[in-house]
Amino acid sequence: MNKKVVVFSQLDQDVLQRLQAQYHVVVINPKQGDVNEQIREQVKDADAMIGAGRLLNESNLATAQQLKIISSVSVGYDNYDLAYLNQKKIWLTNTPHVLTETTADLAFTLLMSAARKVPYLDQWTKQGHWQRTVGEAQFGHDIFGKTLGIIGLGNIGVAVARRGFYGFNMNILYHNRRERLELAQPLNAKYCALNELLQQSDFIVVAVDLNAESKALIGQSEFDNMQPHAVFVNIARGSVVDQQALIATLKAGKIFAAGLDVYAKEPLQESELFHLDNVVTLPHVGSATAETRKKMAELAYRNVVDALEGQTPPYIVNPVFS
Ligand code: 8YV
Repeated sequence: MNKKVVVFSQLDQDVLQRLQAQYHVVVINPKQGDVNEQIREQVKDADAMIGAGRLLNESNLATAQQLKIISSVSVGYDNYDLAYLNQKKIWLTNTPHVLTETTADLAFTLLMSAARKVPYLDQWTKQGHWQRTVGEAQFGHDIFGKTLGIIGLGNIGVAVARRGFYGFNMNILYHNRRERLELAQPLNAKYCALNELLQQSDFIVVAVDLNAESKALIGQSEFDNMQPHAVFVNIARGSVVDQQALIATLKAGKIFAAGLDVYAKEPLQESELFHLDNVVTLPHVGSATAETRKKMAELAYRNVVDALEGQTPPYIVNPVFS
């Protein structure tokens, strides 16, 4: 009997076709009704799931009888109830490393766009407001030689720091659960307490994993600690930030600007953020390049095939029962 794979989000076509050639594949289709209802029905006799961007926990996995692996096309895994997966002895795998540089590029895209008011000035120009040489209202802030504070010096945080240090001659500060001298020393990066980083940084990039310690890590008091010319960038997870506090801070002009790729609730629909000129809003595209999403899909495919063919997948998040 062919093993069954449930695809629960959009997937690279080539990978999908390869899975369809090897296994019985069911693709969850939001147009065909409630997605969680479809998942509850399809996982009953499924052996594997592959996809991203959907909460998977007891509410939609309780009917799974023989599910061996959930292969997430992502590096983050806060969408999954790990304790429940461990209880059901279901492997969770992810796709680390291949998206590091792409996501760090996006962090700098947001940093530069926010610092130089790119979206606002693009619209201002296209709407015909450029009648004479620009004035202070159109001025941004320099990036070169300024201080970059990175919250979370993991793979992506280090890649962002490298861009600042080598590309923009920036002074690097970082805050992390522990010092990472081996990563920091080549970049002359200085470890400091969170509030010290917030008070001293011209640019702040949040690159932490979402966990119990980092949830709501940046709230009103943290924003109040930032400099009035500070630019705040979040490429981590929306829940790391008190979004209402950020909106209040931006509306009051208490920081210069923000660049956001992630939000408290996604997709971001009708939000006060849409009506602010000092925030750049992107739709969770950190890893969303053609090249990188293909590499992620390939890794996710390999995780599934290894698991279904009796091998140990390369990127298990919860090896507790491997
Ligand atoms: C994913 C991400 O594409 O890898 C992650 O953790 O946030 C992105 O690269 C996204 O999670 C898919 O929804």
